[in-house]
Amino acid sequence: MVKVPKGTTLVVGLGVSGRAICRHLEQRDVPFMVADTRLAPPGVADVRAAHPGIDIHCGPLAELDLSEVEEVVLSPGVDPLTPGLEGLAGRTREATGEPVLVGEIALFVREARAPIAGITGSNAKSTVTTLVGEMAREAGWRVAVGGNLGTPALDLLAGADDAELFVLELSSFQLETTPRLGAETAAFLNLSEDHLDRHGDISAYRDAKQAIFRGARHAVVNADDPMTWPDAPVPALDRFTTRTPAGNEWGIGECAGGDWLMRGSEALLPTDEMPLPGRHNQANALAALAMGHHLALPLSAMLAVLRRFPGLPHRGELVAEVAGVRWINDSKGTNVGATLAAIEGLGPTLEGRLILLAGGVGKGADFHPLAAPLAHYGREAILFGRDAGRLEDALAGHLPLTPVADLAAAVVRAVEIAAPGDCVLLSPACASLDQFSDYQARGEAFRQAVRRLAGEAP
Ligand code: UMA
Ligand code: ADP
Repeated sequence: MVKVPKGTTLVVGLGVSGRAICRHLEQRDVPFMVADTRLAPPGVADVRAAHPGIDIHCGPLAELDLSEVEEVVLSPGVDPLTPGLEGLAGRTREATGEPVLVGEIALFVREARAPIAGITGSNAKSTVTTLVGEMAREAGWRVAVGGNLGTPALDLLAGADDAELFVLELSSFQLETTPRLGAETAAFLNLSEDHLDRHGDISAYRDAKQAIFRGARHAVVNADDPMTWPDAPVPALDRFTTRTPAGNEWGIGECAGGDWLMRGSEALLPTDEMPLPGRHNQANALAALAMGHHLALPLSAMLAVLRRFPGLPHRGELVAEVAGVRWINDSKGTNVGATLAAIEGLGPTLEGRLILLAGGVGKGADFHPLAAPLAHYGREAILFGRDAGRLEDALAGHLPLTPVADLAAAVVRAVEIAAPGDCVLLSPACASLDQFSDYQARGEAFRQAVRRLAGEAP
């Protein structure tokens, strides 16, 4: 057993968050040591170089004696139920009464001196986080944006003494270890199956996300998805919907022959002035508007952003049109809900002409919800990666299926069958980690393969 000395904080995980936690503790002269469950994690050399002399434990956490540890700060990827951590459940710190076992966001909350806009949901977090950040910037605010997306939350503190607003994308993993976020405005955008390999079932996954509302002054929820509504009262609440708004809701209504973003009966922006494609992105725009409105951002600044924001890479991104076939990169479609949104967003113009490329690590999800829309819109699904077999079981009988070894082979097959007017959509409904380092690498591999087809330089 390796004893973590009395008064010492243990940082678990040597990834992006773990390294940010170490920097944060060192700047505050908090004594700490680091652990990673892997025997030879790649981050060790970096941590040793940045923090000479620091103790690093690699291997099972059960080899650590945590009886006198001051605090354990987990990286999001580390399950609080990891063997070795069981003795910490329910334990609190003498000095503060806070739980001993927390995540990076708990440390952030202790020191953040500006309001927090927190965004969670199974999908659309990055899009809405970016929109709110851009809207605040357009309004002239000093804003720091990060969390699950981009810069780790604790690194935002270091560079933003004068920040007027923090906009944080927050995952269920981060929220699960945040006792109280205290957000000025907190959005829970949607809920569909994801990360069930970690959370066990959808109800535990939802419970983790509900933590976004702890201490919040304002909530933004999806009127069409009751799973996003707060379990406990929040002082103020806004609801968004993709139908005609009722009462004061943010929604989409018809005006002068076209669809408009609306608040109640007030028409705000024609949807065809937004470069962001699809109904799901109109919902995202409404959620961002509701948050910005609560923060008192001027409407003109918010609408200016919606008129120019083209969307983030790897989310429904048109890579090329080659010989009449559109190739779309939605590599960030890492769960069934996202892939459904992508299919339904494109489908109506494409009956029987959609070729879906899907597969990877399914994270325990049920793929059956994809069957009906694919039966309607799909020409073929080309399946690859670890859970290709589970996808095949769920989709069999609904459209032609071709299992292949990997994404490169999937592109080759798509070229064989695509006809002018078709759309080839990479929206895998799975994580990429069996065959790629992350979703960006997967999306980049797809882009390059398509650009080679188009005869451009890779
Ligand atoms: N580790 C262990 N034991 C474990 C799991 C992980 O020791 O059981 C160690 C790993 O060996 C590794 C380190 O922990 O050294 C990695 O930590 P991590 O998995 O928490 O990853 P980070 O590099 O710290 O990145 C994390 C988020 N990753 C996850 O939540 C899995 C990043 O989100 C986030 O951007 C970053 O912190 C900054 O805050 C990525 C993500 O995939 C983008 N998020 C999920 C998603 O969006 O669906 C939730
Ligand atoms: P996150 O950060 O939650 O993963 P992103 O903004 O990166 O969210 O989008 C991830 C995926 O979700 C993309 O593939 C995108 O097409 C899809 N998506 C975007 N908006 C929505 C929505 N409102 N509902 C369902 N899926 C969506």
